[in-house]
Amino acid sequence: MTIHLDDLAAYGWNPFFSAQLDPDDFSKAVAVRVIAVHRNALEVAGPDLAKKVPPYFSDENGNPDNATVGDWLLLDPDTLHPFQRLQRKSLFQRRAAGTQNKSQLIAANIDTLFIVTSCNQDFNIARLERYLVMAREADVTPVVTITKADQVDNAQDYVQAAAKLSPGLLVEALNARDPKCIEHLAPWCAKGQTVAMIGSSGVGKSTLINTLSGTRKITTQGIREDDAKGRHTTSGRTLYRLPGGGWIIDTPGMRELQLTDVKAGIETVFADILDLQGQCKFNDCQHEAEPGCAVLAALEKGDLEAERYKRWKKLATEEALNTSTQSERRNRDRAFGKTIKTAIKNKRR
Ligand SMILES: Nc1nc2c(ncn2[C@@H]2O[C@H](COP(=O)(O)OP(=O)(O)O)[C@@H](O)[C@H]2O)c(=O)[nH]1
Ligand SMILES: [Mg+2]
Ligand SMILES: [Zn+2]
Repeated sequence: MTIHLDDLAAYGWNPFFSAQLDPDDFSKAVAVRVIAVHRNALEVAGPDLAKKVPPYFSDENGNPDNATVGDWLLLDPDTLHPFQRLQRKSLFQRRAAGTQNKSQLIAANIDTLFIVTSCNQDFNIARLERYLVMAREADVTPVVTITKADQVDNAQDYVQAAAKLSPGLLVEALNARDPKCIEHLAPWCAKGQTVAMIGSSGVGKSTLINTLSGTRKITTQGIREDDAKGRHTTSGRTLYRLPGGGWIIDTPGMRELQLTDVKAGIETVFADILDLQGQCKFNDCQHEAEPGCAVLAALEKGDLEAERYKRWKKLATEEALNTSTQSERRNRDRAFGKTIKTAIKNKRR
């Protein structure tokens, strides 16, 4: 079997994945991308191949593994059974609540995150910052996509407000129903590029997928969001192929994400505050009332906006709290595990 890398590239394959294989691996495996996740199966696709495979499998060393939408899998060429998942370039995941230290995989190997909001009451700087933190943490390029520009006279005001959030931040205002947005968003939707979308319900994510793909594949809210069983029509995780060769996915599960383990993301989005912190007199400065606090000095001078400082404080506190709660839980579980082991040992004795 010969694999043409150019054909694979149409599915998002790039040198990052090639580097994980030896040249002769290509004759021993079929590389496919997970394009949809169902309860009992993964839908995978590659050049000349589209099929369902089990959602859980063992890698060649017998270790259990599972995959999410966007992942690359190697299939046995004879059985077409998955035996290896390739290392991910990026990953969105969320920590499951509860006592198990398990995370739910949301989407892998995403290049760009469209942070979707609209020119109306949905527009919220704190929420945009939250999503920016997630994008930065996952190593995915954010593009703030502001829909319903056709509904207001001052779309540029929204663009400017968003652009201020981070130097060089990409911001696009558009009408999600207008095919012109294909051109606007083309740089991120080119061949082999993968885009994920995040944003409140009703901002136009499904509309955008439909416009970009030139079809009415997805039910939008104007029609009906829920199907007969009351399930969200957009809750299934599927990568849609765009005519320009890109791939796009709506990620409903990410909206309510608690910020956990996103310290690096916060530090990137609030790099200015991180810089200031480094200049505080005390290493453990809380930036409340300490002498020699560079953060407070910047606030006073007007170099740091009070609102931005408040938003940073809120996110950083939430992150620290969730992350420590998680590690406390882990410790507790570990301690509990030890108790059981000791009990079993004692019993054997
Ligand atoms: N005028 C206008 N309406 C839009 C735009 N984007 C979305 N809509 C409408 O807003 C409603 C919600 O859109 P939908 O795509 O279902 O939002 P989702 O929940 O984010 O998937 C639908 O009635 C769309 O037609 C836009 O840019 N301009
Ligand atoms: Mg939708
Ligand atoms: Zn300080």
